[in-house]
Amino acid sequence: MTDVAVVLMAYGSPDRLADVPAYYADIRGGRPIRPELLENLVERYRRLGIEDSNPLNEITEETRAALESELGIPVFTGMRHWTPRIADAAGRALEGGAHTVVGLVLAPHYSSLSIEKYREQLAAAVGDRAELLFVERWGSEPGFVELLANRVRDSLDQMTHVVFTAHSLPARVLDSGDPYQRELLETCRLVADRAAIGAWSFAYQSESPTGEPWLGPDILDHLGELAEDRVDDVLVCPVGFVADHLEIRWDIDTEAAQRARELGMRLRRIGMPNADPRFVAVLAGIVRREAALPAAA
Ligand code: FEC
Repeated sequence: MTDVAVVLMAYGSPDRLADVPAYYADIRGGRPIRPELLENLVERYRRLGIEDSNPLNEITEETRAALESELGIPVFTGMRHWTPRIADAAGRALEGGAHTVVGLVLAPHYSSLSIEKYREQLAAAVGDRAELLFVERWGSEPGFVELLANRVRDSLDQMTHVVFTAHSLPARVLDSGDPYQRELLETCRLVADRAAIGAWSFAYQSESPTGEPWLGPDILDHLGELAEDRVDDVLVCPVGFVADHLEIRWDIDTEAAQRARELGMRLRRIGMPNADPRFVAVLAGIVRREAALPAAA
């Protein structure tokens, strides 16, 4: 019998269209939202068909259930911007008798503006009621690199250029020596080596209109630069996300795909890890190592 529990954290997604205003308000943390930005976000979710139910939260639940059965210890989902909240997940872990809580975010690369925010919520909820083991990063995890490399290799033709992507952040993050960009490029390099890719580049995606500069190049501009260099076949490999959600299905599959069409390019992307058992096995390995649990039989 173990007294270890896992809080598996994700960004969170509205359960239905009517939740979008409250969800967006949570992301903005009380800062005002221009009405046209809210309308635009509602429209994006509507176009993805989340009127009554949202597949992202189903994927997270599937991943949670698979991780729990793989590890044989309780795993609770905690969302940064939606329900069930990270604090609710921590509360359930403690009520269940956990003396050690492992915090694992479904995002591989550390930044003070992303992973650290998950840590703050979890640490505040756990307090001194249990030991907290928090996984800060796992973007260079060999099993994750192997999984992405296999997906890239399976979709690669001889002439394909691979564009790795990750969520952009306000550019000021680099001023404080944040490791985000360094860690992203390390994952790209590892995957490119493993898949023996000849031509690859990196671009950011999903910049928000917050009125300050964000890290670039943005994928939409980058596709234009590649077209000028006569690249006409692109495979997108998102390294900073692990599931099908708005940022993948809208920003890549809709917006970037349309830009590519306008430029006369072929654009494909790898399938996301979602709840693939090989990906769940990678997550389980990280938790076992962090909590010094026995290896899988
Ligand atoms: O499918 C879904 O419903 C949720 C998709 C989703 C994921 C995601 C991941 C990351 N974000 C990161 C940073 C920021 C920063 C801001 C920001 C804003 C938004 C908005 C939506 C949204 N994000 Fe997101 N993000 C997702 C969704 N994100 C919706 C607000 C409207 C919009 O911009 O379109 C700016 C906040 C502000 O205004 O102050 C910064 C980072 C990640 C990857 C790591 C992670 O998953 O936590 C970093 C998925």
